[in-house]
Amino acid sequence: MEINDIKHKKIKAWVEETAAICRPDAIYVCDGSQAEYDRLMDEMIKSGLGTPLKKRPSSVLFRSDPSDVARVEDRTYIASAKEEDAGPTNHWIDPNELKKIMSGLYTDSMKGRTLYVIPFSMGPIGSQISKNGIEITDSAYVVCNMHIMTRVGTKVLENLGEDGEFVKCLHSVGKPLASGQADNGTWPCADMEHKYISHFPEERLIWSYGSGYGGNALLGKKCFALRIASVLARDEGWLAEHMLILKITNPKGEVKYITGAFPSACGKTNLAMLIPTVPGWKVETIGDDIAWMKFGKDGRLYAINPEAGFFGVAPETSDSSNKNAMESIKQNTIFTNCGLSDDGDIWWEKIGYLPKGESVIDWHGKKRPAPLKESSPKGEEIAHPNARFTAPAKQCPSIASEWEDPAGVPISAFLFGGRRPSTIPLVHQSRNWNHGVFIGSIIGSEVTAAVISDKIGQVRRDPFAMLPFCGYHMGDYFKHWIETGKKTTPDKLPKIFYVNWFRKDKEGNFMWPGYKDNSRILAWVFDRCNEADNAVETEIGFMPKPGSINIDGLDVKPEVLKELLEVDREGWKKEIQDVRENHYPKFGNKIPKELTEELSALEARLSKA
Ligand code: GTP
Ligand code: SPV
Ligand code: MN
Repeated sequence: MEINDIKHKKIKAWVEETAAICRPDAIYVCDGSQAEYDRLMDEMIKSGLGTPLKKRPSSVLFRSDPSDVARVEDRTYIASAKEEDAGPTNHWIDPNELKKIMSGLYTDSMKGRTLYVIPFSMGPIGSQISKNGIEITDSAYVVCNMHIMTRVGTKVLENLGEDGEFVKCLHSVGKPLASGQADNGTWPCADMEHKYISHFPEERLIWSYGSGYGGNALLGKKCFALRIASVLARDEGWLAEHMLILKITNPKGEVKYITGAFPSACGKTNLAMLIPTVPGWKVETIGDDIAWMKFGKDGRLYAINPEAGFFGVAPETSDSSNKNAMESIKQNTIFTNCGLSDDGDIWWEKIGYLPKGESVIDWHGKKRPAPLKESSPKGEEIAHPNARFTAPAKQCPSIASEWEDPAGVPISAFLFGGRRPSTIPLVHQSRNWNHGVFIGSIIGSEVTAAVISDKIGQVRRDPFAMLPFCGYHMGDYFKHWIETGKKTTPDKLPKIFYVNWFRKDKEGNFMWPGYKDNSRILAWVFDRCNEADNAVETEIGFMPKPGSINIDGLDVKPEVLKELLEVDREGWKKEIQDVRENHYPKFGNKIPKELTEELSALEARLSKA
């Protein structure tokens, strides 16, 4: 489509204004068709950027620039009008100053390239909870990924009509081409110091420059569906969260929906798609990364998955760890920074088999002897640790039939968690809503390869798994959660749980098998939501009554299980001290008194014990 096909005056004007600054060679409006996707993919294959995979129909491998492999938190900005509104956990620049810097960068930034206009919807088109966006980008790779990750094209423009609301998302890879120059198969992006992932919350505006990777460039995802949406959610009284959504059915056929907030690369996709090891139980998938939730007329919270695909972590995904993900990526999938084996298939560490043939091409594009082991030393991986697949959600065998229900699904429980090698038990339940909000506010995790950082492996507090994704002051965000709890009766609110699949023993091995066996904990959580008599009250909350977790066929020694399920009082005392001295003070007087009261009450309970 062409720009004159756009009937929405504001969209058309914004595209024209942007083109006048970025000066692309051409403008193209995406219709969202398969033919469009195929044509852009073919162009990228012909240019040498993408490698088609012999073993997977309509699937293509991309290798990014080594500087452009994950989100860049240090280059991510919340440019609210007032610095205070961004809060202590976000980078802030005065919006006028930032716009000046970035306008300079955007000037002529699309020379030699096409400006693509992507009309997209986050959530099923027409749902009360869904929202529209327009992404302008100079990357065909972004267009194809957005095709999978969101609903794109003509139907969105129709839904927008002549004056519908939309979030403006501007993206440029920041690599203009001189006349006659081409990428020649290399991944275009700008240097780190010129990368900017910027949000102007008051204007519902996103400006991203210099990166083509993942959440930096697919602006519907973290930028819109979390950073901007969290601000909309605060203003409009709903929740935009970094949460998977799953459907679980017990052996009697009773259904519940559970969400889980775990930081990046901490197991959301895996939990959302798990195949239970507990007989008779069934888990199905609604979403694997983001949940938008609004109260229904019945006073319960209803969630939709605003996305339409999975942008999942590739390494360690295998038939044994996540069979449903492996099935989802058999065709029509984009792979980024995976290895390539001699038989024309992708390969990554712990994929469950060794690559066929004598050599592999690693994510740098370098030919190497085929590995003899399934894991590689740190820094020498064949697939980058944040290598990802982009796959349509509808290809997932475990996708629930109601995953696109515009009304959403009613949520019974929230899980919070992260990678904590010590202290935090396998599972415990909050005493009530405010105690649950307290738990969400203190969760922490070892930093993973999902972000470019020199702190990978170190534990950091990541409240609600939203540290990198909250578009406003985190203290106000805590307050919003407290207020949410007052909007309905306690029996209708989701129950809140803290889980930890990542406890390690003295040798550094995981104590809990995780993955499928997390279904044992989901079953316990399900029964808790029915007020089953399966818990004991402890200082930190409700924990499994001995014998209440199904351990049939589980390969864990009884003493290890006991350790996973007991209160580590000394550890918790240190936890409290750290929250009191280092974590909560960051938020100054914005920390809700309900949370400091919960902290003191927990401390009092632990010191009595
Ligand atoms: P993002 O897409 O970055 O938000 O990640 P995510 O939260 O969806 O994480 P994902 O499910 O992709 O898992 C990330 C990594 O953790 C993968 O390498 C998994 O194999 C591993 N993982 C997931 N679940 C478990 C678990 O229960 N135990 C252990 N030990 N590892 C797990
Ligand atoms: C995350 O980092 O939490 C992701 C990947 O889900 S990205 O889309 O790059 O943010
Ligand atoms: Mn994520």
